[in-house]
Order: sequence, then structure tokens, then C-alpha cells
Amino acid sequence: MEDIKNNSSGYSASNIQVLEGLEAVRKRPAMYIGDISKKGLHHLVYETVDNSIDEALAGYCTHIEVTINEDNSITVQDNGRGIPVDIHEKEGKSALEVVMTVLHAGGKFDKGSYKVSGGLHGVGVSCVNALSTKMVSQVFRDGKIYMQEYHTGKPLAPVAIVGETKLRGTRQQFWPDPDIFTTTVYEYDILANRMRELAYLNAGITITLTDLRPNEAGETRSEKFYSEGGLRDFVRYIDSSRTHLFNDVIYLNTEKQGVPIEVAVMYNTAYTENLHSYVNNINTIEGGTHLQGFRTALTRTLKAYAEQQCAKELEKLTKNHVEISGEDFREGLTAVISIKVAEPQFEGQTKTKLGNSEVAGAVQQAVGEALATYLEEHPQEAKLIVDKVILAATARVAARKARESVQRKSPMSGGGLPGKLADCSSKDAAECELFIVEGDSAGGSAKQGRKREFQAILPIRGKIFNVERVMWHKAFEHEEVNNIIQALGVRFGLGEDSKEANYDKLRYYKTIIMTDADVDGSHIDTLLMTLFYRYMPELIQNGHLYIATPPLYRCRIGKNEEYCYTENDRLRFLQKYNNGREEGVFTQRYKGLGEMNAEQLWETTMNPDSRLLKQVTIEDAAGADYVFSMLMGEDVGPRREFIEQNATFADIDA
Ligand code: 0RA
Repeated sequence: MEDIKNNSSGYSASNIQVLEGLEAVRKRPAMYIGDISKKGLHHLVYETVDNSIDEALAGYCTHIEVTINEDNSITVQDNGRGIPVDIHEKEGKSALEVVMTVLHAGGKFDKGSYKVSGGLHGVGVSCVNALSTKMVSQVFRDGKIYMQEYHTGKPLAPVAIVGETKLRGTRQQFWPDPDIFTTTVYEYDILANRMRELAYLNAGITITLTDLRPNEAGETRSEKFYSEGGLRDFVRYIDSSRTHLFNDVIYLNTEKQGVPIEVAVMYNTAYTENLHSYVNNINTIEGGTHLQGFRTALTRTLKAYAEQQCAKELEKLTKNHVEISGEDFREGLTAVISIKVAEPQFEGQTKTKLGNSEVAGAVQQAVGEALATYLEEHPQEAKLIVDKVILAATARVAARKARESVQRKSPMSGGGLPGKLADCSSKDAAECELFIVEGDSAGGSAKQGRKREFQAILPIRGKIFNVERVMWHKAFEHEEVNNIIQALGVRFGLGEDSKEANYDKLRYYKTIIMTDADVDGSHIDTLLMTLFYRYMPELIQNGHLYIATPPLYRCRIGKNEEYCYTENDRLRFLQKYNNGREEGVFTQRYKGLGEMNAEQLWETTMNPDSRLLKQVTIEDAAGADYVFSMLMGEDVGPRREFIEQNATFADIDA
């Protein structure tokens, strides 16, 4: 090996600072990457890929390869210019080493161009390095391979030339530290979703994802993500399982007041609104000024068009005491908004809400102009949109009447508690817990195993329903949903009526979703989280919603017996009692809650002293909603029938 020249005195001086920086990251990892669970683990990959995306956006890189290696390490390789390796004068060491070991050093060498991607926490690849037991950086530049290796962020030796190459680019491989993360096992689907998203958000970049861990059949897998059309393709992908109102994607890609803005809009025949917004490739799930600008433009432009072209229909609405509200314009709308902001201010609970006020006007102007032009040039499609808006407003008013009549019968007005609820005896909501349990058999064990004083059990049947397939107004007529509402004592609030929700009547401070630790169970978690997210967001925001974690295994060797809640738990058990070996350990795998008897269920999942409860954050729920709206289809059916049943006014010919 041939060392690159290194100024050793400068090296040691700046090294102390570096070590302090890395130590800070390892001490408080959550502060830098959000959390230390699965999410944080996957964040390491995003952070690394973001650097390559930046190189691509600068115009120097076309391919990014992400590999999950057999040992759960990750490799990210690009064909960019390669991170510079020349000696940094002030620091007295290679630029590569600075990038890899100094916090926030990522963009230092990129004078002029602002860093647009930058992970949510914008922390740079040095954090990935600090949180990895081992990391290897390789730079392919000028025919040579440069290399440096690090352990928990500390370089083992200066950057060295280790060979020759015809390639150009950067290759990063890291091994996440199991002392930091609660799990170090990567999930292909999570990475695939993000890589797909990045490919749509950055048209023209090819991202491949390869999983070298053989599955049960011994196979590995690989996917290539590439989009020519960018958001146009993205919005079609999101809406692929829905029926389009018309085939066009309304699209714009422009720059307003220095803000690059890309928007794609599609209308479908379903009833929900699906807005996905991004700032610098970050999904802004809490929305913000860009979304506000979009909504304002949509409402104003459509309203103005309708007033000009469909005056007669609007008159009829007024006669029926139906007023169009903002949400009516967005029913059946799927839109993706992606903008780039040089200095984004992220606010909100999860720092995913854009605060820059100047952005609202820029987006509003861009969208307003593009939409007005589209409507003018496409009168047929415009008519379909306006008709849909009118139908939405009519249905909403009819639905409010229907809901009022359903809720009049509910317990708040003396309707009693649902028959399936096994209530607790305490009336002090602050200490009371409601377990929503999948399946009658698990419900039975839960009823037997619970502490009756403060734990209530509500069994629900399998897949309650698909929130999106059912017109959302109809949720109130669904038995399982009504049982939940009645048990909680809180009315659901919707859109303009959300103030109707009466949280002071909440009967349990903890609502705990308890489902099997399998795919179906997680589907039901997703569904319930979506339900609460859409209809009772305050329940989540105020920290009242939880997910129970049943154990995956019971492991025993000799006298030692433990419940293991994660794969890592099981590996720790093997390490602790059996030198890491599998042989001789009796392992019972729990597939469902039903496999545990009442006592086991209490001990592992319900007992406040020993259970593992996961509090649902609004970000989790928004994520569930996102997955849900991506996966679920729609139902063209029952609206007209519903309006006819519930409309009390005379002439509906919508
Ligand atoms: C700054 C300057 C130059 C390249 C990069 C950054 C760069 C960083 C990363 C991170 C992952 N892949 C990357 N590829 C490139 C090039 C400066 C020059 O060649 O003049």
C-alpha cells in the first residue's frame, strides 16, 4: 500500500475535534438520525444515497447501485466524479477523510451549488460512519482506487491508493452497529419503496437495488428503478389501482421566483384526497407552505372556471343549500408536488412541514397558471372535474345529515356501549386502557388474561374494512367502526366538521391495537392507524394510540427461558446462553396471539410492567396512510345510491 502524504501534527490536532463529534453522534444517535429502530437503520442508507443523488443532480452521475450484502452490510456505489481525495490544506488530511469524519462536512467542497437532496436530518455520511462498526470508502478517480477504512467512525489509517481502475465514482460500504440499533436487519421493501420514490423524483437517474441475502428458495433479488417522465410517471404509479376520471396527467415543471417546482395531478373516481409533497426529495408529510400554495391555486382556479363555464349547475347547488368547500375540490385527486428550496425551514412535530413563507406564492402562481391553461385547452376534462366537485359537495352535505342521525343513537346520547366490549370497572379514563384485539379467539384470551379493573377488551373481526373502498362518509355506518367510536366515547370528526370531535369524553387514555405478529396483523395495524389518522388525528397527536408488541419467540435452553420480541432479541439470547449457537436451543415461534394462553398473553403483551408498547406518532400514522393509499384500490359504486338514501332535499340530479 502506498500512503498519501499526510501532515501528522495537523492530523492529531483536528482529530480530537473529530472524535468529539463522532462521540456526540454515538451518544445521542436519535438526535442525528431520528431514532435507533428500523427507521433509523434504513435512514443510514438514505443518507448515503443522498450524496450520490446530489452528484447526479449536479450532472455528473447517472447510476447508483445499492446492495444489501449477505451480512446485512450495505454498499452504495455511484459513477460520479468520486469524492475528492486531495489533501485538505487546513485539516492536513484527505478531503475524503474530512467528508467521512467531520459532521456536516458533506457540502464543503461543492462551492456554488446548493445541496438539494440532503437527508431529512441533513447530517451527512459521517453520521453513517460513526454509527457503523466498520465502514469502507473507495474512490475511483484518475485511474486509481483510493481507500480508507473506519471503525465506529475512526479511520484506521490515512487514505491509501490500493489499485488501478477504469471506473469513476464512489463506493461506500458500511456495517450498522448492533450496539446502537435495536435491529440491524434490512428490509428490502422499505429500501425498494424509497429507491423507487427517488427515481421518480429525479427523472433520468438509474437506481438499482440488489439483495444478496438468499430467500428460503435460495434466490437473491434485484430491481432497477428508472423514470423518464418523473412525477408524471409517479402519479400514474400511485393511482395505478384506481379508475381515472380521465387519462391525462396535468403536469408542470417550471421555476418561479427561483424555486424549481414540479407538479403532477390526476383525478380518479374514488373519494379520498392523496397529496404527496416533497421538498429537496424529502417527503413533507406534515405539508406546509408549498402544499398551501397548491391548495389555494386549485380551489381558486377551479372555482373561477366553474363560475364562468358552469353557472347553471352552481345555481342549482345554492338552491339546495349546498356550498362547495375546499375539500370538495380535492376529492379523488392524486397529486405529487416536488420543489427544491435552497434554505428550507422545516417545522412541526416531525420536522416535515415546510415553513418558508415565500414558497406559497411561488407554487400558487405556478399551479394557477398551469391549471388555468389546462382547463381552457381541455373543456371535456374540465367538465368532468367540475361535475365531480359538485357531486362531492352534494354527497358531503347528505353525509353530514346521515352521520348526525347515526351519532344521535350513540352512547353520548344514551345509546349504551357496544355488546362486544368487555369494559373495565374503573371510570378514571387516565388509568383505563382499551385493547382493540383482532379475532374472537384472541379476544377471549385477552378477556381472561386482563386486569379487569383498568383494561377493557374490544374484539374486532379480521379486516374491518378498506377505508378507501368505502366512501368515507359511510365509515359511520360500519358496525366495527361504530363499536370503536362508541367504546371510546369520542365522535369522529371529518374535514370541516372535525371540531365536532369531543375528546373530553374520551373513556380510555390508552387505546392499544393488539394484532398477530404476521403480515395480516400488520395489515390490520395499518388499517386501524389509517382510520384514526383520518378521523381522529388528535387521538394520535395527544399520544393516546399504541400498538402492542407480542413476542415472536419463546427460547429455552436448560433452565433459561425468555420471550424474544425481535430477531435481535433471539440472537442476544443465543449469545448470552449458548455462545451464539442455534443447536440445543428450544425455540417456539408464535404466529398468532391465539397460540398464547390467557396467562402468557397477560405476561408478554398486556402487563404494564413487562410489555413492550409502541406509541404511535403522527408520522407513523401518516406513513400508514401513505402505504394504504398506495396499495388500496377504489370502488366506483355506491355513491349515487347513498345520496339518494340520505338526501332530504328535493331535486338531486347530480
Ligand atoms: C464534491 C466535489 C466533487 C465530488 C463530490 C463532492 C462527490 C461526492 C460524493 C458522495 C458520493 N458520491 C459522490 N460523488 C462525488 C468533485 C470535485 C472535482 O472532481 O472537481
